[in-house]
Amino acid sequence: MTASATAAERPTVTAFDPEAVRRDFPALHQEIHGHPLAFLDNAASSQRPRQVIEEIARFDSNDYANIHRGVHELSQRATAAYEGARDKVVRFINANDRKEIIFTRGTTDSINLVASSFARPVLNLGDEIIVTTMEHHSNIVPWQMICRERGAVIRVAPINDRGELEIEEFEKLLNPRTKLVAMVHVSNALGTINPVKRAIDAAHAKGVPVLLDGAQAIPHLRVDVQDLDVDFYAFSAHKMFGPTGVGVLYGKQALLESMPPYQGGGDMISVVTFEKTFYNGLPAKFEAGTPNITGVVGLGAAIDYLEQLDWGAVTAYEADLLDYGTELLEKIPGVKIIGTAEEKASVLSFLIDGIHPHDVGTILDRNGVAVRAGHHCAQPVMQRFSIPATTRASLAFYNNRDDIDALDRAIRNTIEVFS
Ligand code: 7TS
Repeated sequence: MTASATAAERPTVTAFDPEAVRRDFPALHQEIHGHPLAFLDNAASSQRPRQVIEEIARFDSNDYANIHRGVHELSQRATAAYEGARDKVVRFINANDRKEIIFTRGTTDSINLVASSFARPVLNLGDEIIVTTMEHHSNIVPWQMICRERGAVIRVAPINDRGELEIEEFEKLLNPRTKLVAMVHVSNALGTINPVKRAIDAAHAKGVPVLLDGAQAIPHLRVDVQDLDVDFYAFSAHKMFGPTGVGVLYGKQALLESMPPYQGGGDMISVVTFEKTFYNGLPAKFEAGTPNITGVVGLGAAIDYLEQLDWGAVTAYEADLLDYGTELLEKIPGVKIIGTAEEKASVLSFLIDGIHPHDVGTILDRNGVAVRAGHHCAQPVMQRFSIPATTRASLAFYNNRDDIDALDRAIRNTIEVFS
């Protein structure tokens, strides 16, 4: 057997073999409008490998029951699978303790939890929350709602023309009225990787806790919450090759202990009488009601999948693919890339002279290329660049140069169609 045959036969990757990884994702292997699918809409939601699809089917077929309440075998198996997934998250992001991992509906829900349970009690008239210009709406609107209620205000750290955070300006915004910094780790509209360690250190020097929106970071970077020393970290399973409807809020234990529950209901209590209710401890205190049990198991399977990849190799491969795409797009007359930060991951947001991004998206689709066109739920980014929208290609580790070549051809075809 030759060395290459051995590599080709490997069922799945030990180092990083993009073609082996591709074979794990059934949805990638189809034709769209007569062209091989180039799936470049990963920032919106990523595809799932068969390992996740099969584990969900296996769990639902054999082990499914409600959790934390059954004496019967299936409930015990389901509870073990659900709590086992929590342990996987602990290891995956290097949390200190399983009490620090709260299962939510996703990034949006995680941020709303912090707005409701952390920010609401600490915010007073005139207090401030700092965000950046490049936030997704889900890291803006919950803070606006809570600030309006409490008489507090949002301060916005600016970005430069490349789409990079102006870190000195951010640091100047920190002051004794600042109660929280809420910042995106990797921007979904621009791809910018923020200097989060420096931002966290600066905030902590002023005694201010930091929430990071990790929705776009978690599929591309290895995140170590202890190394970052971040206070809250939010992410969604569906952007990291897992199912929809489930996500995580990591919070430092002492902070979570100090916070009141988010929602009331089953599982989050220890004793209920009509006179007084005693809440459960962490993490149950923040998981009222029957959770997305199958979704959490699917998230666990996605983490198992990610854990077997060589992440040094994955990030190098993705960076190379992004460079390749950037070079190709820069060569097309009339194409302008929005978001050219030095530190960038995954995202190619662009404009074509004289053609609306929605028209671009539609013609790309006719060429088998799936992208998102619009404001990407980051309207302040569009306002910053004085544009209504962009077309956005966003990469995952299962994309390859063929996908980028298809994007390049489809953009050139779009320009031809409109000329
Ligand atoms: N934060 C960031 C940075 C995001 O990119 C998204 C979703 C969210 C929060 C919200 O995540 P959810 O899972 O709670 O919906 N971003 C995108 C996108 O870029 N295109 O579609 C959804």
